[in-house]
Amino acid sequence: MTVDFVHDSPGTDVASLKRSIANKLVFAVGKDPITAQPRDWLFATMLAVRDRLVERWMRTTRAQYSQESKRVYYLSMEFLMGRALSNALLALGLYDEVRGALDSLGIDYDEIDEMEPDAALGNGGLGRLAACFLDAMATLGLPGYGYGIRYDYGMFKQRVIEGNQVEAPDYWLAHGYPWEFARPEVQYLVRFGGRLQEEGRKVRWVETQDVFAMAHDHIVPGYDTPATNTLRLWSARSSNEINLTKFNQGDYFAAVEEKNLSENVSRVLYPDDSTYSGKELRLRQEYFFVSASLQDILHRHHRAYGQVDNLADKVAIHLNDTHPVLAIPELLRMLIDEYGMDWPGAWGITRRVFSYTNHTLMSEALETWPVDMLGRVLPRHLKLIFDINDEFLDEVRLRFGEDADLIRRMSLVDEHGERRVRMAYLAVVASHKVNGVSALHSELMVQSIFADFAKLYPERFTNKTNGITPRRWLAQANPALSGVIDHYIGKTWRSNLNELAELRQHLDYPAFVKAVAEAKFSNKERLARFVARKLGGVIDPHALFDVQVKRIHEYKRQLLNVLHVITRYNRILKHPDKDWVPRVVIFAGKAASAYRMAKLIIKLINDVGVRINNDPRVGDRLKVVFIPNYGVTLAELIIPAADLSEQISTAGTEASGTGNMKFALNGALTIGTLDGANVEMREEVGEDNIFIFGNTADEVANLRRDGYNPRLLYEQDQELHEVLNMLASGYFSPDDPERFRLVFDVLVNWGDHYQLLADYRSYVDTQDEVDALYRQPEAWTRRAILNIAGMGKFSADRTIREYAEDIWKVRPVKL
Ligand code: B1N
Repeated sequence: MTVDFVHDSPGTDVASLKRSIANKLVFAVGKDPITAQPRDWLFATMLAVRDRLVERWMRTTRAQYSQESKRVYYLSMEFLMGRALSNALLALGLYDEVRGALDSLGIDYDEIDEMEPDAALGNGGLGRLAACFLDAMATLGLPGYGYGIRYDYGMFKQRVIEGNQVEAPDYWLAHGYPWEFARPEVQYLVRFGGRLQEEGRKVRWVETQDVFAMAHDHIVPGYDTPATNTLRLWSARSSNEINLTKFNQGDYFAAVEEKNLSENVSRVLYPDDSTYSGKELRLRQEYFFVSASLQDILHRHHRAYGQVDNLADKVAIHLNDTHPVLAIPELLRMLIDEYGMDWPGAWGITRRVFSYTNHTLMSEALETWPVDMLGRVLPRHLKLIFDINDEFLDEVRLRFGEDADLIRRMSLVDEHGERRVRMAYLAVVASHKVNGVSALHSELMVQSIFADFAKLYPERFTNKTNGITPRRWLAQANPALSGVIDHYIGKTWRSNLNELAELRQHLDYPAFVKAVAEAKFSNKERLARFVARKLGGVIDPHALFDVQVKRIHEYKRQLLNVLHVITRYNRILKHPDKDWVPRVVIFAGKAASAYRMAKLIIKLINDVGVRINNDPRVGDRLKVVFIPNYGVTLAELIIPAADLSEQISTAGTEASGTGNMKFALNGALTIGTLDGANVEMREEVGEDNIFIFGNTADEVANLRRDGYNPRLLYEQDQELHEVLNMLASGYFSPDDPERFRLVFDVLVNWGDHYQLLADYRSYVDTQDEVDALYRQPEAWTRRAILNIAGMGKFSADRTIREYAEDIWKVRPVKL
């Protein structure tokens, strides 16, 4: 059926935009232009721009339906979207027009843009990857839907008070969020608890406590294409809006309290990155969004096809890490209990629908849920997981014979101590493809946590090296450099990043090299202004900007960076007359609120900064800056200003990294270990254009196996000895000399798990090479250009094309 409707297609010239914005201000925001505040103008602008996306959005959705395209659903607990307005303007190509329209209304675009809150519904790399993937799927015209949680409170805001991290809630919805469409008509009941009633072969799940999941849709614009996708986020709504019994008994407060409790499930993002918390509320969050998403998917499919038998031909569901793995038993439950399918049929479909990405090998991040807790919260799902396990272990026996040790190792249920379900194993057993996120990580994955599974299902395991969207991370974040690139090779690199390779042909044009250097300098000035305004510190844009921004974690080794900073400080004091390359060492990043060591590292960075920045003997040869509240928007400011990118994790621990790619794309040189995607970056830019140091993943593993003695290194390396003693003796914490004793102990006495001391000498020597190159500005910039030119591979478009072709089997929709 087609519906004829009449609507005004909104114009995209300055005059139409001006009229729309003014109209939105009055009729949608309800403000008089005379009294309107900047935020009112922002909301009016967002609504006017949103209007320009809606038509494409509907056209895309209609085309997907009429072409009966296979769709991919990307299930993720986290989407770190950042700001939406500037991104939409870039996609639509309306940046200058909207700026002009606002100008003519007497409004400064930059001022209102600054007021948009980040949609910070994620922790770090995993959540930002999901956002970059949405951007790439839309840009490629793939029918891709994101599903996640609309947390009331996103990633906490970080303040730094006397050098300590202090968390504040991020109530990003406080003023409303004009970008989303609330869908009160799209609600699904999600059930928890209760018990099972078995009637013959039928299982009924009864006496549950229920909550509604309500949809909120975000438009995901593709770049330079009408293709436009949807991110659907679920928010909890009480199923007994007012508990009438209690209300009638006069206990109004108890009734409302119950409502609040059930709605807690979408209240707040767990601020844990690469760690696993094991909290029941987290389990409930995972099931909440997975159940709503699967109901929505099956509902849509059934409406379109009148059956679910062909689900796997039309639907791919991707699991972003194990957080959405309950989708597996949930799909089984729906197919069996609600659509009346038998086990072989349901299990067959399930195994064809799902695919799974692993993002970490570190044991502290691998999810395992206590059998007890699962049985209490999701009794039906626990039973289905047991059924899967029985069938799976039969398969193992059939293949490898009766091997009790192997069965124990591969069982979905860990029987050591408290029984627990291993969610990663469940994901592997039920998925047709399992991928790692860099070549190294994917290789280590099949050698370590999934070794037994790789023998059983070798064809299932694959690599998909991460990528980033060049739209946000170069075009939007770095207009200065983008302008230079456009001038030399044209504008189409935005959707074909391999074209950056053409920059190599211009290396011998001094004007080009100079323009790239000037773009970098202007970005450094922009950052220096921000630091002066927000932190009151003066940093000189002529200095080398040495940047490490990412979550604070021991494996990422911010501490190793600090050891180098202190080494440099000591050297400056010893040789004050040497010709030092001035450096500004910049840190930013949040620590999980319960991660004591990470918080201590933040305090150390700040204490070291206080000491060094105020030491008149140092002057501006060395400055240490900690920029609070790192997030997507700050990254867009900091990364384009970096000369040197610190990617210094212990080899074998950082699954991929994506910040590494963003820095190189913006013309920073990398100092890094052979870890994660750094390995492939070296291949792409050439080993002369990247500073690699330290032990390889093999060497790290060998040291760990053969016994590693950090104390020996402490005793033998004079400079290292001095640096560590300064930590232990309170040189940087005169007010509390014991404060950093723990840091000393962890490194020297307690085994130095991440092998900082093993890489220290190599790191410090490599930093000397960095200085030497920076002394030759032209040579430096040429290498920066070779880094930019080598980043084509790391476009999320390439990554998503590989997922679409090798895993999901989805094709672009024709518009
Ligand atoms: O995923 C990123 C990678 O680039 C990073 O190397 C990797 O560390 C990151 C539990 C995680 N792995 N695991 C998580 C996040 C939240 C959580 O609750 C684990 N994040 C990563 C993208 O592939």
